[in-house]
Amino acid sequence: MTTVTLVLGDQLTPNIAALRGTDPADNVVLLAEVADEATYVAHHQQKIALVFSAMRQFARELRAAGQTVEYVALDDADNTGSLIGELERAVNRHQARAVHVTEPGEWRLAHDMDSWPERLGVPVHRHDDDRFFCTPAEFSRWIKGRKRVRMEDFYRAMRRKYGVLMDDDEPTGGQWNFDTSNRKPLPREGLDIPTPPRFTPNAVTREVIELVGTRFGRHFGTLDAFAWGTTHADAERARDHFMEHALPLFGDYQDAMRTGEPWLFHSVLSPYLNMGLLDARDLIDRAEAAGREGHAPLNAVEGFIRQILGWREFVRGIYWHGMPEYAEHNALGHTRKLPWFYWTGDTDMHCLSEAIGATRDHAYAHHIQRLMVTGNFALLTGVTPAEVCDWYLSVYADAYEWVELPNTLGMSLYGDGGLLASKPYAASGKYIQRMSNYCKSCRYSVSRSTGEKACPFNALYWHFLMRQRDTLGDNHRLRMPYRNLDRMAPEKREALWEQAEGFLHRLESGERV
Ligand code: FAD
Ligand code: DLZ
Ligand code: SF4
Repeated sequence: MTTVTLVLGDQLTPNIAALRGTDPADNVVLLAEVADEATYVAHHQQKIALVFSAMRQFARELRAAGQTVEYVALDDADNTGSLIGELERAVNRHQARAVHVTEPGEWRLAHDMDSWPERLGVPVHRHDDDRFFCTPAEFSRWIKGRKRVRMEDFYRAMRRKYGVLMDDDEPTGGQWNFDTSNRKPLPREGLDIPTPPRFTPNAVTREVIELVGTRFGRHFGTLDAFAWGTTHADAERARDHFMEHALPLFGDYQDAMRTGEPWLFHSVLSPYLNMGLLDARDLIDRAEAAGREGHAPLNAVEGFIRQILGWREFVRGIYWHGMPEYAEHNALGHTRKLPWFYWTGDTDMHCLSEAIGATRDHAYAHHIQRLMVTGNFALLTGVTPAEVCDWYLSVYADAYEWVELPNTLGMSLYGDGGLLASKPYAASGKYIQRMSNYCKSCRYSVSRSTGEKACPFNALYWHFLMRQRDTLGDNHRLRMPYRNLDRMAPEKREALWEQAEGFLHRLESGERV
């Protein structure tokens, strides 16, 4: 009688909790490619290929390290298509006395696991996933009774607790946050933008790409440009490249966007981090060391660390604290359908076609594209949060609900009524113009708000403020825009309203916009 340890596709970490201390003579490690996980949303084809290829190569690594491993491939004849089905078969095969698993990242699966002991007829030992800095229980203690829930307060607590970027009790450099130095647009010329390493698919990946093309060819995205690393060694190479070439300017250009430049100075490490091919502590240590050694300035190092120790941990805390109700929030009462062009990139709005095009080709878009282009447009046009969340969960290689949902529903759509963000990230075309060169190649004119050529974001922005006055009018961070709105001549307000209504009508009727 042995035990079975299930390792999920985003738990590809050699010392993941459930694997610690297992005895290969008395335990079988199970990894299973299953249709259920590949289709609970229609994931981007590159995401499925990345996960399957990395799972297959991780299984080899585990075997080489002495573990007894069983691997179920998607096209194995007896594959039941579900994790519980594969566990049932493994438990029966081995007459197993117990199952071990590390807590999953998504509520849907955690909830399903509650029924596994009964369905399997053996105990299921669930180990906490300790790859994070803050446990869900610790976060719930932190949030309880707080009048103000802000990432910045949480982040400072994490910095103090783990002694990251601290000189005794003081933040390194005398300041906790250098965000205001991180909003530079790119200079027109004279700046070399490093391309992150692109990996030529190896034999395992090629086989998986073939499989995914056949089985999931109707899912969003193309496989042609697949260039993700699929092993720990690949991910470490991508990490080292980032630390060496992009981190020094990560801070300055964190919010910038440019036509034809999908990556800029971003790390493009999130898929590896979320799957367990990289370790968050290691990334933070390396960034801190780069700062100490004078390789990267403090605004870059702090900016990068804030994303991982601050935002990433904070959104995970919000997710586990709020689920399952969190997913249902729709504080702004939005009901519009997601525009069809989110699946094709077929729009004359150049900023949107750039962001969606990168998403289709690379299963990646950087944060400002997600927040201020696709997210902003969905917010301004009032798309139902659940539809937007499904899109974000489907289209990115790094998408797992624990991180996607709070970012989309909370940060981007203000669907949680301000728990995650103190004001909606709503902006007119002016913001996009300031932070990118997109508007230069657009059929719309960013300087116009009304008329056939007017940038749609402009009138939509004022329309959003007007129609949400009851919910947002008291938000002190929106005092200025509401004041500007009130100062407008009534005819101007009316013209903006009509312009936006006309655009929304065209959008709804499926006209190309
Ligand atoms: P960098 O800009 O290089 O940042 C470094 C790392 O910090 C990232 O790899 C990531 O691990 C972490 N990070 C940065 N911002 C955030 C954030 N807001 N929340 C959590 N971690 C962060 N991130 C995901 O990992 N998965 C998602 O499904 C996801 N969905 C998003 C949806 C929306 C609407 C928005 C606005 C953001 C979303 N993010 C998501 C956060 C962020 O956009 C991505 O983490 C980032 O773009 C990944 O690219 P990068 O590795 O180049 O990041
Ligand atoms: C994302 C993903 C995909 C596409 N396929 C699998 C799979 O076949 N088997 C598996 O164990 N995990 C897969 N994953 C990752 C899971 O969806 C992930 O573990 C859960 O969403 C919990 O975070
Ligand atoms: Fe986007 Fe408007 Fe600029 Fe066109 S003009 S790229 S729609 S912000």
